[in-house]
Amino acid sequence: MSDLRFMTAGESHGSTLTAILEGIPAGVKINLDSINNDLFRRQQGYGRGGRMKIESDKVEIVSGVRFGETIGSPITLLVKNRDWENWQKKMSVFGEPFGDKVTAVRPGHADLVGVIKYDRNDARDILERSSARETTMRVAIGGICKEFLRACNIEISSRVENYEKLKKKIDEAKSKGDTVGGIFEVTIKGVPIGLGSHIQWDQKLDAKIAMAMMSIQAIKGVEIGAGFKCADLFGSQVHDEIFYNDSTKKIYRKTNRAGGIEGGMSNGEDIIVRAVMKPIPTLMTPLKTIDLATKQQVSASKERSDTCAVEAAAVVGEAMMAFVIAQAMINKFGGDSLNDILEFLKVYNSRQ
Ligand code: EPS
Repeated sequence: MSDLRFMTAGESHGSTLTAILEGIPAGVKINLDSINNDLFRRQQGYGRGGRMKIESDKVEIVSGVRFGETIGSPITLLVKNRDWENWQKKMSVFGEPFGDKVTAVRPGHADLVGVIKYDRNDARDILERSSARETTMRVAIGGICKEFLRACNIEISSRVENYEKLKKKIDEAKSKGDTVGGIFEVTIKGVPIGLGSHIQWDQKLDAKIAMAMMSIQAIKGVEIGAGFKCADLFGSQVHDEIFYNDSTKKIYRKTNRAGGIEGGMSNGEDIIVRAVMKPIPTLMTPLKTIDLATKQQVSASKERSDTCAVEAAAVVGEAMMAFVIAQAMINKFGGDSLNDILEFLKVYNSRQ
């Protein structure tokens, strides 16, 4: 099998968040501390709300790893929600409904559409799953993928744009009961040439990247390299000229406006992806909405939430990119054992 896939499960205030990752080759060393460190990073950031004071996310691995190494079987990951203690009755798996229903659906959230689509009369049935709390498991999955990529000398990092300016905006928003979004950038170094393919629409690496990034809660736009700036530039200002170094015998570029991708394939330069997150739709000074039970005009419901979660989203962006690149590596270089992949990679790299 040469594919990598994952699925997450769990409600924001349920007992446990779960994920299964299948297709990581055997022989990858797993360091729980570095995965937990990413979980910790996801919980940080200026503008985070009260929930993060309750949780201290730690992952437990219950299958697919033996004596610290992957064995090729599906990896099951769990993170316990500490807040579950306070929600046991409201989120009980069986028994009678308990607590007020959420009916003042929030503009911008999944509440309204979800209630109609799934035929629920309590938006809690929707918001519990649409919450960005789900990204905890994506970060845990990404942590495993990063371990595999590290073994292949591929490293991922991220940064939030205009951070100092953003902090001021967060302070202003908080004082007004409002929220703010922002932009983050993910960089992947060490990606071999030729991940993805120009042959078919759904094999293009940039298409997979865009889907993975857009799947993160509240993301409204994704760009690769020069991205939307391309609209204002001439071709001569966009494309990265190609050179050859006689002494190192290597092809190289002086610029990377392509963001590491040409023709739907990695070109060996750093992959650079940026994403914009909209402001979180839970406002402490709520917007106007309809109460679904009475159809009266009311203020949208207020849940404890964050003023800004762009720093957290950047960590989730790293995780999603780790998954996409790991999947593309496994598609290209085969998947059963890490040693086989590293051997193939050595032969492949020597022909450039
Ligand atoms: C989040 C946990 C949530 C929110 C946030 C993200 O916890 P709670 O709802 O208990 O405060 O802080 O979720 C949202 C912004 C949202 O719109 O649902 C997390 O772990 O990232």
